[in-house]
Amino acid sequence: MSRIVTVGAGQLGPISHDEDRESVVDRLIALLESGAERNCDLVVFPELALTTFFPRWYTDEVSGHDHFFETEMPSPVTQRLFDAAARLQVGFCLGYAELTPDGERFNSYVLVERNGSIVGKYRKAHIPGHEAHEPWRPFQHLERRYFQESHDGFGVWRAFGGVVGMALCNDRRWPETYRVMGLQGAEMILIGYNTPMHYAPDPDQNALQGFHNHLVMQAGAYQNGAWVVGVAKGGIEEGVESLSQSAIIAPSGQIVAQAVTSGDVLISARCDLDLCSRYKDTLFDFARYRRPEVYGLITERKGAIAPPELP
Ligand code: ING
Repeated sequence: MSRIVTVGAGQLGPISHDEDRESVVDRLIALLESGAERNCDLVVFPELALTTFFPRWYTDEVSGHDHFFETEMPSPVTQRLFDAAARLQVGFCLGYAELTPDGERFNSYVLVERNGSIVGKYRKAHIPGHEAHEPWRPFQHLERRYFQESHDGFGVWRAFGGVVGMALCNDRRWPETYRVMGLQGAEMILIGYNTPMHYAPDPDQNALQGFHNHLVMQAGAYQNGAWVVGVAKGGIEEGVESLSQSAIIAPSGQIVAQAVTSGDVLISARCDLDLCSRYKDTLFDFARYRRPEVYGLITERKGAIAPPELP
């Protein structure tokens, strides 16, 4: 009997600087209800789904954005979302800024089952952007000022009848992200993102944002025989245009559903987890074909070192 997970990508349009969390939670519950109407088992929300993408602004104190962080999950305002999940029997995955009791700040993702219980939590490993204020940029990308790199790496959890992993935004651009989860048997990888169209260090990449977004997730899906669900917070948010194009991708690498608008929208697909073995047991039979003994540099070396220049 095939293991079908009906998954929804709950894409968000912009969240303004002063939009309160109650209003955002209303939007999230509306997407969860759309998911219930489509018999979704799970609705995946974007990265930092409760607030505007605040790392676009510099504050003198790192604590200057603390009002965008959650000190508990669920909190009284997000409890309504957990209650809705249990009422509707639809799980979800929610991105949020986490401020821990001892003052650590993480870009986090929480996976919640259909009964409203927390299955697992992921903290973003690859933190892009810059640490210091760079006034030359039309807007900042100060994730490295406001978030720490997590030390936990990439886990997977048994949920929704399969093996589920999580990643956040920039993580999706690094092949190691998918492979570490693939080596734990991941069958579905959930990824939320906020991706500005303008990449200040190299604006030639602007026109390629949509291509790069799907390229890396399709590759990650195919090379690890896993479903990948990529969910955007997109549109023009506080004057910054960000990529939408949320997508649900099969283990073959094919896109089976894609958002074609930039607002709040649910796309969904019936994902047969047993399709994963079509790739995990053949082309990408890791135990049979991988060669860790020749991959040493991947974990030993951080930056590239080229051979000495020719004389
Ligand atoms: N955002 C971006 C991402 O990796 C970025 C950073 C922006 C990279 C634009 C390239 C171009 O999608 C986050 N939040 O990681």
